[in-house]
Amino acid sequence: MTTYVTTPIYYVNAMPHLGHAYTTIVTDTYSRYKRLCGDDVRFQTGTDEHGEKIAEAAAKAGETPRQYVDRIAATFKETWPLLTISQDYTIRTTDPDHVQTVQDILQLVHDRGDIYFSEYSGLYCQGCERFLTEKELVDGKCPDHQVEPKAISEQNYFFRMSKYQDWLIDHIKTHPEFITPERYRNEVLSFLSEPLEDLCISRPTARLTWGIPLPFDSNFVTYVWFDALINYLTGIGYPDGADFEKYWAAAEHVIAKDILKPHAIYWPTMLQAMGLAPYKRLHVHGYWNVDATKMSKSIGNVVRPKELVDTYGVDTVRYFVLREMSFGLDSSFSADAILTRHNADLANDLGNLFSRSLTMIDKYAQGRIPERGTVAMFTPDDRELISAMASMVAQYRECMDDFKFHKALQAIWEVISLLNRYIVSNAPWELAKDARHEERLRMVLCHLAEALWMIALVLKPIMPETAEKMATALGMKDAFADTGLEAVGQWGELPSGLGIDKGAQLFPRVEKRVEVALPATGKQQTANKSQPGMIEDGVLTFDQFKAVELRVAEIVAAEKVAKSERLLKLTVKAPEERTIVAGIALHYSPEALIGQRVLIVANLKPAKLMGILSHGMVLAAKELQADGSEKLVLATVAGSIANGSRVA
Ligand code: ME8
Repeated sequence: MTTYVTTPIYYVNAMPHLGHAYTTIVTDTYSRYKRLCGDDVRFQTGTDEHGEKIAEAAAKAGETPRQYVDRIAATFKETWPLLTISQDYTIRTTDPDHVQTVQDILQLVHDRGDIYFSEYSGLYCQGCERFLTEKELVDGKCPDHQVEPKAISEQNYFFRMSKYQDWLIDHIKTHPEFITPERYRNEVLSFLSEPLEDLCISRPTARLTWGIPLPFDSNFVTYVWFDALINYLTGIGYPDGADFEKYWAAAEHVIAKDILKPHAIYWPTMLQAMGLAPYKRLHVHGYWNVDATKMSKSIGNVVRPKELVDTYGVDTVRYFVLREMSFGLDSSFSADAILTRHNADLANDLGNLFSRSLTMIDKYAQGRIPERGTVAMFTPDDRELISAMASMVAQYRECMDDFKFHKALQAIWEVISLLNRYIVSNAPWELAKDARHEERLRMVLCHLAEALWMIALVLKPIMPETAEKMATALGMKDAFADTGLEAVGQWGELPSGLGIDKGAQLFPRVEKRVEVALPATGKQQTANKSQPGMIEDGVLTFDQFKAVELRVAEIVAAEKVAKSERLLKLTVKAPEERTIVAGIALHYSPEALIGQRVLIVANLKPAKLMGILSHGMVLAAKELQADGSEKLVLATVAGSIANGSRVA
């Protein structure tokens, strides 16, 4: 199978921000996933360097357009390695071969009779670099750029786009996967239910010189979209390169909804006019917002990817954007959300599981992956783990193919939780105490190592550096590059005897959240503002601390929660009676708790655990032991004091 996947080519009127990083990370993840599936993949990104707004930005910077585009295009190119982007080709619309291809195509479509000269008046948005219809305006302004479009009337060349309207409607209707998610397909079909106008494709050189001259009239340059969209063909050697032959039929474009119309309407009709098949799929995502406004270089409310990478490391940034945004919907950037994802999902769930497992292999198996036992020795726990891994990889494939990255990650994190439970219920530190359990201990450790190896493989497209670190620590560095997805779910493939590196640490905790860069003259943005209730840099104000209601409570009843190994249902007096569900069953028997006076958080929002509404939380201290187990001790009060007394 072949895959050809592209990002938009970004305008070089300002530096890259998180929005550009997101599209590029998504496209990179998809390319790496397809490579992991064994596909022959071509991945292209690039920069869009002609047009009015670029010429204006250059003038503002006191540079010639050529100097300016060279400088900004370089900042885009330099950003991609920071995000471990693995593009095969980076195109620039000022590349001579692109200029030639655009001119050849213009000539071809002109010769075929689909380009004509006429007069046009309309409302032009420079931010979008296209004419907008009255219907698209909100309060007379472009909703994306918050500016009133300019009324322009001039003679220009036009592409006979209307001619292809019926064909396009039919193509979209007969190819449900052509535009996804479905909401964007519906949006395009609804737009196409009205008559389509022809597309203005030129600008007089009297008004704009920074563009590609029309081959049939040197008084005009091409309109920006006719130039930009063709990059997807130039990059693979259209019309007769071997790559064009190989990849065009497999083309998939990734964009945000701001450029849906050019990609879903202009581009397929242009391709049709050239006599080419349309691309295979268009994947459309929503906006990263700050304070409910689209993050945008023209507004200036941007988050720079480099600042996030410097604080959290590249894989946290990749994980965060893929996990936090449901592909297709908008998402709000929050400095707290990335800090929490880093510490909770990565440092805690995955990082601790990994270091805990390596510590135990080091201690109980002399630092080598142990010999496995036979299938006959499998317990229900083992079978649950094996079947969970198989359903995870099936779900992962489906979600990755459909650009549902957040769901693919959810599926992986469910297996991570299961593995944490597998450790607790098999308690290797207990097995190690009795020589009769030696075989079982080896099997448990071996299953942990195998499961982590499989997790490294599924994480490879998403967090390439972390995945490699995991494989290396498991002694599988050499096999890592060549092992594909088929290995996930194949138990018994991890060779025994490999030396592990117990010191590998995946995600050091981060205590300080990153500040969001502000526009030079703009107002303070919410994500950077200290909001009531928001904890900054891990430091509580006195008022924030006072808001937590800690009280002394006496446990008067305790029982196990059905179908849960970890939970106990407690009845406490503080001084009124309340139910609290606590995850302490592996550490305390219900009987041992009666009469104990503990500390609780009394004003926590009630939450349901295994169907039981819990009104608060019991405080306990947790300590990770050298043998990989966890020790948990309840916080109790020693002196005599009334139930319900406030702790401060
Ligand atoms: O439109 N949230 O370039 P551009 C999510 N040159 N994604 C965002 C975003 C945000 N807040 N802001 C930008 C152009 N993007 C044309 C494209 S293609 C033939 C020509 C991402 O620099 C997203 O991918 O304005 C969006 O579609 C693209 O950057 C627009 O980049």
